[in-house]
Amino acid sequence: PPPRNSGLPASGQPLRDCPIPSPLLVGPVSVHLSSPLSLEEIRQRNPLVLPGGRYRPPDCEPHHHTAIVVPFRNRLSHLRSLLYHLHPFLQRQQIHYSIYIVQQWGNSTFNRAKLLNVGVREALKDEDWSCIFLHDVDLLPENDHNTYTCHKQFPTHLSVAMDKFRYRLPYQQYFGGVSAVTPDQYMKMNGFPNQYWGWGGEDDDIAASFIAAYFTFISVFYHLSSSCLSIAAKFLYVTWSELSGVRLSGMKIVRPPVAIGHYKMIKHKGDRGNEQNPRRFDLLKKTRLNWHSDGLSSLTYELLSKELEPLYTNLTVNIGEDP
Ligand code: UD2
Ligand code: MN
Repeated sequence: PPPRNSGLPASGQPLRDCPIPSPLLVGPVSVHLSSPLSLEEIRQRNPLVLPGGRYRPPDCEPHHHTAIVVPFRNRLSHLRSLLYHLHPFLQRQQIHYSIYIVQQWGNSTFNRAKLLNVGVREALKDEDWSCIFLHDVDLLPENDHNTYTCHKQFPTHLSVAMDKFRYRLPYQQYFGGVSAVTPDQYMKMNGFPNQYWGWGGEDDDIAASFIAAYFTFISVFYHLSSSCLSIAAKFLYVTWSELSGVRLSGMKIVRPPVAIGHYKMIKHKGDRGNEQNPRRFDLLKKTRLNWHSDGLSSLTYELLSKELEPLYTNLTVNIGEDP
């Protein structure tokens, strides 16, 4: 017989497609933050999760294949809460998924966006994921109708209503917390910036570079010359920042309704090694100049280890330090 949960039923017949929406959804869930279980206890509660934190629904063919990438250093209790909530949540959605924890090795300043780049590149070596989630370790989804899937055309921002911001969007172009791109969108925007060391700015940069990349793509479609392109991209960025993103960015980032995109953020202080980045405002002014050269195309790192832990794939990586 095929191995348990291999995606093939014992009869050898192809599986029927998973129904949409999943009949297992329950809607709002209450999220308790007190003392998370041990990893071993969480594993016992999720017997169908395979090493590396992989899962596929045992009795239907999933429509979605999602890699969840979590930038990480020294937040073990948050990680336990996340795994405790996320595994059952994703299984109720009947998607094929895997959770990647990208651990920054050493004590150099934290770099969330660069870790995300590493996670995406490594995850795509494992599978042809249709969707990649960029997920803070401390955010717990509170409604399973918030599906961990991608929109074909536009990036998705999921954490639209957090307890931290009194369940409202802090500002229109906000892209922090939990967001998602398809591999195709990720390639078009040349991944994420590698230059944001320390806290802040990288999420706004990601949102802005997608808009720039998307506009370039549209222009190519209309056979514009390359000089027109850069003028057009420039124009778009200026317009975008001048209108404080309302018109254009609103169009280009897909979001769930506020009532569904609820998250709890585990309360925490700023981490040592992730102090506010004073250069973030200067860097943000240069997104439209930099996104082409800084990102996936310029990414260098050293993968120190990759382990298939029972509940997640652990990638330990040396990403260097702020030059
Ligand atoms: C906000 C954004 C976050 C990011 C950050 C600025 C929300 C909910 N989230 O998070 O997406 O844009 O601002 O960089 O608005 N981490 C570690 N170890 C560390 C430091 C960070 O694991 O020592 C990871 C962890 O996954 C964490 C994430 O980086 O959730 C963001 O860092 P944060 O939680 O300290 O920052 P926060 O809550 O202001
Ligand atoms: Mn946080």
